[in-house]
Amino acid sequence: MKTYRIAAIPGDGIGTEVVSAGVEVLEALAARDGGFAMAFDHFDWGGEYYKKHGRMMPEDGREQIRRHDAILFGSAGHPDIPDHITLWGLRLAICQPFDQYANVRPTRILPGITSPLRHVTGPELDWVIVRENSEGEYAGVGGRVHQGLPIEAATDVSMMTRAGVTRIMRFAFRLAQSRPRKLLTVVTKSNAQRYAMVMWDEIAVEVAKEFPDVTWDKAIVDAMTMRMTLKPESIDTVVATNLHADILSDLAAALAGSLGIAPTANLNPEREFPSMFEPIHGSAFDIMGKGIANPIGTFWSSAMMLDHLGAFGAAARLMRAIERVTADASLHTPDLGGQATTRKVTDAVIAAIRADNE
Ligand code: NAD
Ligand code: K
Ligand code: MN
Repeated sequence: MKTYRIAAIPGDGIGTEVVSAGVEVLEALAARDGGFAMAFDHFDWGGEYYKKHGRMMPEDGREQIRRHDAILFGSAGHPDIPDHITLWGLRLAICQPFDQYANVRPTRILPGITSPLRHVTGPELDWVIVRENSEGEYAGVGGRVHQGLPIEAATDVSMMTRAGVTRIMRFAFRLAQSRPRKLLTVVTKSNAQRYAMVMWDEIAVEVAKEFPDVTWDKAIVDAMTMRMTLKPESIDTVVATNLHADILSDLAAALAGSLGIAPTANLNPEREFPSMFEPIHGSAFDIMGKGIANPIGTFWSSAMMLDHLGAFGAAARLMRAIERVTADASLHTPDLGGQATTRKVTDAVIAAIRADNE
């Protein structure tokens, strides 16, 4: 029997609440399936670890998780520590060296959930956003001089490479090609940003030639927010830079009902390093410790993890269980307008997994 070795890194805030729920659900799936086992190693890295050790993860942290089949991540972000330290010390310290350059964020309206867009009932909104996850605005290039003085200057340089843009563009065209509509929107801002974004557009034209069966268009990022809200049916697969896609995918999650539902896969498509799966949300300081975090984003991310591992039957079973639960409004957490707790939703998903006979 195949055993999948998973590194669980809950991080902080509601990250800890949703990852422990995710682990329970994955164990229930393995028990129901019988064809595979899940072995979890838990890592207590994050803000509390930082308070004790002065860093978010041990120096050899990446070495400790290098050989796992996948990583299940919660959130980096602690109320007592500046966000750039928690983010760069943990999430980006794993994503970037492990070359998880393709960040994949599916969005659709699950059964029982109401979009804030009045006329959208479901089928019109079914997107996958591909986020460049290794460079661009989050390349970490920049600096500050004369800190605190009136003459202080600071830069965050968006650095894009031909190799980096080409590989994410190919990934997005290939993904679009695998979906029924074969439709890709390349998001850009090359009207105002006239170097890297112009290269981005040129590479899109070049890569498109390799995929003659994919229909594609370009959208300026600001206009894209309007199109997402007013013409959701005109969109299928989207590719955007690290920052642009970060913003567009929170909008996408909100349009599909809640940030708490939305999943992410941070993929190293060449499988040289483990890939990492996490909900798109953060530590949610306003609700942490209350037991009301929506765990669906983590469950959906876990389904993406199972797909990545090749456990397709278990992934499909998990998605069926999620949809059975979202269809029942008495199982909605407060972010969806309900009163259910994380515990109640988790128990319901586990019950749905056990009852699933397909
Ligand atoms: P957030 O995603 O933590 O929360 C935004 C809002 O959405 C909050 O009102 C929160 O209550 C709600 N929300 C988020 N997830 C929810 C869930 N599962 N169930 C119910 N409601 C949910 O974003 P923020 O408040 O901007 O950031 C808080 C911290 O998280 C910061 O430290 C930030 O840097 C960090 N963060 C980390 C990641 C990551 O690790 N990938 C992503 C985003 C933010
Ligand atoms: K997260
Ligand atoms: Mn984000």
